[in-house]
Amino acid sequence: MSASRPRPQPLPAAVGAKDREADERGARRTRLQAHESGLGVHSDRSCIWGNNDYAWIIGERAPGGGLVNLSGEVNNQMDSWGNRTTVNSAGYDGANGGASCQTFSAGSRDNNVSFENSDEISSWKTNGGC
Ligand SMILES: [Ca+2]
Ligand SMILES: [Ca+2]
Repeated sequence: MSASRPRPQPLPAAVGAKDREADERGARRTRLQAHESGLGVHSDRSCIWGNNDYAWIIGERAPGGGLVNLSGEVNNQMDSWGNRTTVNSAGYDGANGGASCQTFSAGSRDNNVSFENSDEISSWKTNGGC
């Protein structure tokens, strides 16, 4: 847990930044281990992952949420999803719901979205399909 993590030592700025990045990657990896399989999708949550077979979690959300943009290393990475809510979710190639759309159907999942839908999601919502 981050609460018990020691404060970063006072290092030169560039090194400190690298350390923080490594810390964040490590923390993210730890969280991902709880989501290694699509079967790990929490009930009443819609989740999207980078790479096939739910390799690493991009986002996990309750139903009814509006558009959220993805940026940085989670942008254009979605290649598998699972939706254990009763509401369709949707992902968009563009930010703010722009460009092409794919629906993440309620009560369903896909461990490897089609080539044309892979690695393109830049925003998504959990309050309805396309
Ligand atoms: Ca995109
Ligand atoms: Ca794919």
